Amino acid sequence: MTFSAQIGEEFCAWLLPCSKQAFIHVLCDFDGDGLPAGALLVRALEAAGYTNVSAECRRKGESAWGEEIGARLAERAAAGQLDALIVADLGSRDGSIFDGIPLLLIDHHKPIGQPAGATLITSYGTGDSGGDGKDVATTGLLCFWCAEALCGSERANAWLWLAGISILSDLGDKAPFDELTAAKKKFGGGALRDATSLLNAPRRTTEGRADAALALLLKADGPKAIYSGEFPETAQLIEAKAEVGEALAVARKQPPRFSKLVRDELGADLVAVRIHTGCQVHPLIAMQWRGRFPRSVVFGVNTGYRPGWVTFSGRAPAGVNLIDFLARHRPPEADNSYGLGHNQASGGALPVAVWNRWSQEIGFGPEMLVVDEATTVA
Ligand SMILES: [Mn+2]
Repeated sequence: MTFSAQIGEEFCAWLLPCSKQAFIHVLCDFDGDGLPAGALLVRALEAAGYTNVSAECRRKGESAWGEEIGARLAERAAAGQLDALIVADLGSRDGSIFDGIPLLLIDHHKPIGQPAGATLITSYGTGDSGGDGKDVATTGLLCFWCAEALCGSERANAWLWLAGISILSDLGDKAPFDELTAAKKKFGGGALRDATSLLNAPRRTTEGRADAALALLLKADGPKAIYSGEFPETAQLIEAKAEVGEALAVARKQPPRFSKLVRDELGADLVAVRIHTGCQVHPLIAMQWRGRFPRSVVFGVNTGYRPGWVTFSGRAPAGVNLIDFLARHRPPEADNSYGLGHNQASGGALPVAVWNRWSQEIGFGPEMLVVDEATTVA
């Protein structure tokens, strides 16, 4: 059996006990992979005749295991509208998300556990182990395979653009998946790229709410309808993109800093670029500077994303395992957001005092110390 068929089979097996009237809620990440993943699940379930399907995306700083999402789920349950839950693109770890109902996790990040009684559908570990992780199916692609299994290929074909956006967003234009090639052919590569860029803007703003992006993905008939302006939500996405663009322009002017201390252990030097903004542009900064330092691990370090914390996002070259490195250097004070993700893309957030100790331990100099967190060191 092909991997895609196996994923579809696992999904249908999990869904089997759910009645068509069951209240099935989809909770997804708020980026260009998680959002189409959620939209694919809603569309497929509705097309298959499930009549009470709802969806929401996480908000800035939230985790599926956190109390904000827990409170919203409890509210939904109290209203009698939560019979089953699907959590997409938000990782997998131990601990309860919501007890007493069937729970399905669909994901591609490194699982560090699993909630008791939950089912996990994952693509983690399926790619070339020495590669760069760009051959591991995104959550959106996994959900597309679920949709195919549930509704048939012909029906699912109309949603290929959602799979295409998810692949472009997480893995880029060269990812080796037939679905990306087919989506580009059917919907246009340029249209898919433009839609992806716009959909990723709201979660990167200071406010970090992507509800409008999810709403668009639930009603658009293709990538063009995301940016054409035929739906009012597009204006919010354009505004978000402008805000993020301004923050990025400032962040780009910050200089790179270097550490050679862990070269023997890691097989790469470290580069860090320090910025100060409420916008989630530190991953973009890491990605952009990786072009200049392709053999190094590059960190975008943001002192303004979460008050009192230093939030950082790292990108590593093929063959360099950033998750393992972060695990070996895990400070005891680190929380559950530290060191998650992919072998070549991980990060975390540390309280300022912990960051100051940790950044010195991995070899960075005084320019990485956060003394006055309200200012960026120029
Ligand atoms: Mn993803």
